Amino acid sequence: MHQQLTERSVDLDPRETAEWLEALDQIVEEAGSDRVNFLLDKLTERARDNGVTVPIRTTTDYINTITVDEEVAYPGDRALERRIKSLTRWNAMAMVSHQNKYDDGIGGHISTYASLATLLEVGFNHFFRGSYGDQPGDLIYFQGHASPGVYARAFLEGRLTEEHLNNFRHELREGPGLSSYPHPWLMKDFWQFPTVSMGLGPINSIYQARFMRYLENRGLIPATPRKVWTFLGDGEMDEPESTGAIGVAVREKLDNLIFVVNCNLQRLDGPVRGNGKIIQELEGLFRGSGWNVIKCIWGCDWDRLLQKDTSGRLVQLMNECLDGDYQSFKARGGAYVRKEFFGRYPETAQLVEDMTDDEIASLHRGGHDARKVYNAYKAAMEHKGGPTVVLAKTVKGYGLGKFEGRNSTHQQKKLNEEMVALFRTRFEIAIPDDAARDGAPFRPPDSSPEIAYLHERRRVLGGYLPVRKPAPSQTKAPGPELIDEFRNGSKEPHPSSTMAFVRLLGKLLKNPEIGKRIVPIVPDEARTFGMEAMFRSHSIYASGGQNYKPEDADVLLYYKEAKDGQVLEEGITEGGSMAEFTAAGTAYANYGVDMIPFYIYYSMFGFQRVGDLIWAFADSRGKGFLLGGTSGRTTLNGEGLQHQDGHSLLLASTVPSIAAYDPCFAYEIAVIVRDGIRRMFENREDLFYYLTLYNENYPHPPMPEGSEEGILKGIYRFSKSGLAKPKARVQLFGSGSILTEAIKAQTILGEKYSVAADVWSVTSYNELRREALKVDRWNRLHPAEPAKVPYIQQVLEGTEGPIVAASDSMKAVQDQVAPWLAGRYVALGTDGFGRSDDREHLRAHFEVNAASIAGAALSKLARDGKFDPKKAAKALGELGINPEKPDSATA
Ligand SMILES: Cc1ncc(C[n+]2csc(CCOP(=O)(O)OP(=O)(O)O)c2C)c(N)n1
Ligand SMILES: [Mg+2]
Repeated sequence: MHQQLTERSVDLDPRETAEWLEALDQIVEEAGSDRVNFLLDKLTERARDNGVTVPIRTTTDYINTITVDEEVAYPGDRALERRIKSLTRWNAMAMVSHQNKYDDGIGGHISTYASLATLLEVGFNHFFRGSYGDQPGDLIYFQGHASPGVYARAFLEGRLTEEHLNNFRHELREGPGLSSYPHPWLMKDFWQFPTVSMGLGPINSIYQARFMRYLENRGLIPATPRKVWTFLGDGEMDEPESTGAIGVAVREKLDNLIFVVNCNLQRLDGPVRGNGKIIQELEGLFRGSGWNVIKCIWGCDWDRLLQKDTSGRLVQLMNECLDGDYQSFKARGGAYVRKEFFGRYPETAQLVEDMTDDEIASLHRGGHDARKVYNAYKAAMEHKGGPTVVLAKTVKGYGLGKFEGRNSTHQQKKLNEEMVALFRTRFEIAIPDDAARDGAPFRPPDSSPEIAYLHERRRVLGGYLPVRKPAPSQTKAPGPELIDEFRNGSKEPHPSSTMAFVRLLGKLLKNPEIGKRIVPIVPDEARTFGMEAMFRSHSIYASGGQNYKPEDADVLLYYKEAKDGQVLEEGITEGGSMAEFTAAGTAYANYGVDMIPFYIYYSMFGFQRVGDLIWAFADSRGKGFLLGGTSGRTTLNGEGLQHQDGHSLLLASTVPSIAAYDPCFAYEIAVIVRDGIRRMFENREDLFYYLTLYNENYPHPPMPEGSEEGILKGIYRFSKSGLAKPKARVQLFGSGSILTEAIKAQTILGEKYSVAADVWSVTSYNELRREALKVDRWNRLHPAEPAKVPYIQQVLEGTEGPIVAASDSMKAVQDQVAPWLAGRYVALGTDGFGRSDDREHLRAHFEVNAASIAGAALSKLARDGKFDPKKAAKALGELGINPEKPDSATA
């Protein structure tokens, strides 16, 4: 149990040590900290010169960073605040317990908020601003599963009713319900940030703070002292997303960002670092990255003991004990702490001789001491030049009697009478007996000092939080002229759909009305997409400007960075880029300014890589355009298995608020983007867009008359067969660049086999399916009314023959509309892993080239009795198809 003391930590000559320390104290006093740092650097250098290994130490003793003499007195009415806090504790607990009594197994968490209450309440009473003049207030990322505490406070504030609390986790009943966790999708006037998927809060909040600076530096919002506060669990810090972007916060000097890690030493199953110390580990990690670290470990009642500790044994003991020990100290009570902690050394045992076991048991941890927390936050607010993390030590299940500090506390959901009694005594809370017995919500009358105080504090701080309040739209979508350039088709050299999109983006950036609101985001891939001209024309955002002469300074389109740059070049971080996209795509709600982000990335590194961040974007009611570049399993020559995406559209279909499109031609992209801006930003519809972009160059034809509605709904007839007296008829669906293969197949079928093929551009199977499902549902629920017809069936009405649907994605994408085209439908798609080869070979391998499309049409005609089967089999040979070749799906 005891940590081994190394030789280094044993003081072999205390007198000599004292002399050195005295000398140091004198320099601190006379010359200040710069001189001390200088001397320490010199000493380190000299020691190294003499062959001494001097380790880099990023941790300090296991005590508070802020010393007692640096502290200020608590500015609030502590007694009153304690009563308010007890009321939030009660209501948070009662609400979970009540619901589980009434609906066993509905879930909820008590012990997390029990550990967090002081950390939040000090914030609510003294720090969290609801507004800054006419500007929105602080942005607060709450620990997701502490939501009952946030609801409880809103209840005391009168913002939620008793009915709300009684409907916690009952969202689908009569009357308003409360969502389990923070979800703007479910409570759009309340929650701002979805945080409960561990790790999303930290990465999203770092980029939120960076985006705030971006808006300020570009003059889109005034600079305010607004902060981003992020409350995190210590277990949550295990997630790579939690720590993966902490360097960004330092590089960007984000002193508008404060992390508070609720170090209750436990996660769901047990200790976070039983064999270590999470606070020390995080201190090292954050300080090593350049963060300002404030440890808030011990409450005020320890100050006296630390002052009495002239031997240094108490600090030594604090350093030695492991988190596993500290957890037991809280779970096992005062006598145990006296024996196992203080009892380890005679000097420390003596320190508590005059204390009872109960007094020892109730020695506070820093995160439960309002004064210590206040001072930590104050220092965080005052810190300039970089981000701050407050590491606050707390007790999981604080105040829950025998569940305090227990491994099982996370799952504790019900209160028994004993616990209620204990709780009332411990927190001296004036809940009436009947409320206590039923575990009912309790709010003192508005005239009570508690409620009056709470309102007054929020008034001083500019309003209530959390609150989500989107400003009215400031966007007028571009008119049809945006599409004009693309209406007449392309000229040599013909572009890819990616190039066509970049051209469109360029036009949007130049648009006098919305140009400045466009936010292009790329993760080190701009050259891949031919966007490098934007570096010069709109500059890359760099908070400190460009302080070097770029290598390509003498060329016109050089790598230009600027403080007011518009392009967000994120480097190789799809997670970070997605987080930035989230900040930009929710700016309409959080800053009151419409920003229109276009995040373009390698499509393979989108949904499957950062899918949970995309899900959170949807939950946040984010708006913007995701653009999966180099999409499709066959348009990207040579790159192979890890790069060729044939499933992002399928993954996109799983996100309820995404409109996903797979366009082929420039005019289709222009139509979709223009309408997207109109729907998302002008009409304020809650959706966002995913568009695939390809890198194959081909001619873009003129826009067919009247195709706009179909482009948006998901399908339109691109070209009708002109074949006179055909032997049979088929319909060919094509999407993305595979539409060009369908067009070639139309020619093959007509010229070689006298089969008339109409070609259809399917811009969105997802949209077609959703519409058809909606119509089906209506028909199901209205059996006595005339049935409605889904759009996909309407447009195909009167057409003849089989339908061959090909795309550069797996067949399941095309299959989305199969139920409405039963019997006629054949899907061709790129199932299986990607391969390294050229486009021609890839399309033959995946059976999505023109020959395969034509072959599939003939084969299906033969099965339907409309074409001679023997001729169909022969045709496959003529088309170069080997019927015995391996199936790409399993190859
Ligand atoms: C990505 C993800 N994985 C797992 C979970 C399930 N989960 C919810 S709370 C929790 C433990 C959290 O521990 P900690 O962060 O220390 O919070 P505490 O309750 O101790 O304050 C886990 C694993 C989750 N919400 N998100
Ligand atoms: Mg924890």
